[in-house]
Amino acid sequence: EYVLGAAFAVLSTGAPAQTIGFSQIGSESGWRAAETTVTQQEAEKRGIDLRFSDAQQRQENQIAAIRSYVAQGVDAILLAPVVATGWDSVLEEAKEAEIPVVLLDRRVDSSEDLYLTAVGSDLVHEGEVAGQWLVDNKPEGECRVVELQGTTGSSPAIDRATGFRTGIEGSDDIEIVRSQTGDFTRSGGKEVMESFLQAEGGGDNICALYAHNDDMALGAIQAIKEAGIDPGDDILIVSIDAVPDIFLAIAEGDANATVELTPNMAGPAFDALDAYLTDGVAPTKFIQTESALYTQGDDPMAEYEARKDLGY
Ligand code: GZL
Repeated sequence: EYVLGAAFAVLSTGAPAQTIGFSQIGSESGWRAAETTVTQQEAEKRGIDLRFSDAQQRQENQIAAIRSYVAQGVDAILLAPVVATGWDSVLEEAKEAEIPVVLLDRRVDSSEDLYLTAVGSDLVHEGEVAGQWLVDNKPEGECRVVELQGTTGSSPAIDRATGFRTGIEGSDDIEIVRSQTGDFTRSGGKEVMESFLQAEGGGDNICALYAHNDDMALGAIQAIKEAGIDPGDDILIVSIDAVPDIFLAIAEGDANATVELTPNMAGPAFDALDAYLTDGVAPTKFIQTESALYTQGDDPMAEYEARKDLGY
């Protein structure tokens, strides 16, 4: 009845989504801030009335926002789900109301028939790219790695951990010796890196840091410098997002590599919703965005200039 209901909606209106509710996680990282900016710009371009809510990284606030959008009778809902579990009942309510839900940049464990599609990167592949970079660039011999994980229970934290472990399988010398969440924030990355350095008696026994996002890496770089250690040399640093400030760090030699994540998840999401609500075309369940690796040899200042005004 969901598809029939949507088909009826198409017959009765035939118009693209006019009012869309966006349940955003928060502004925990530069990348998240850019995603919000780009989503608002894409909505503006399409004449969409975008209703926005910032959940301050709390799932209960996202669930309340979705319920509010359902009560408002919006045409569609965008959801960037802070964690992967606990969405079934609220997604059922949106389905009952025949309001299509599109997931942005993270996945949920709920059944696929509870959302129209998901727009995001291959999060496991991103971790594999980071791991392979370390295999290709580590110093001779043993390489003890510390890992700053993303928000516990989020699909990027789960998948980027899995992918990195696969990526380093190419080298017996690499060992992950400490792993802890920094919650995708700069302050979290700094605090946890300080504790890693303390626990390891300084940086001599740490060969590399793998951070699930650039903001945690940037916080960790501060901690490493304050400990009198040279980031990017004494401790290699690889992370993910490709935010402008990581390119400044790479240009300074304080970081080594980042894997790009586009902040434009909304463009493909709005296009899929338009096709669905106007012509009843159901999209594939996953619309994948590309990831590219940037290192010190890739003109980091040009990459910084290209991104610095995009709302990070
Ligand atoms: C990944 C996205 C992550 C970013 C972080 O798709 O969910 O959330 O990598 C952000 O910067 O906090």
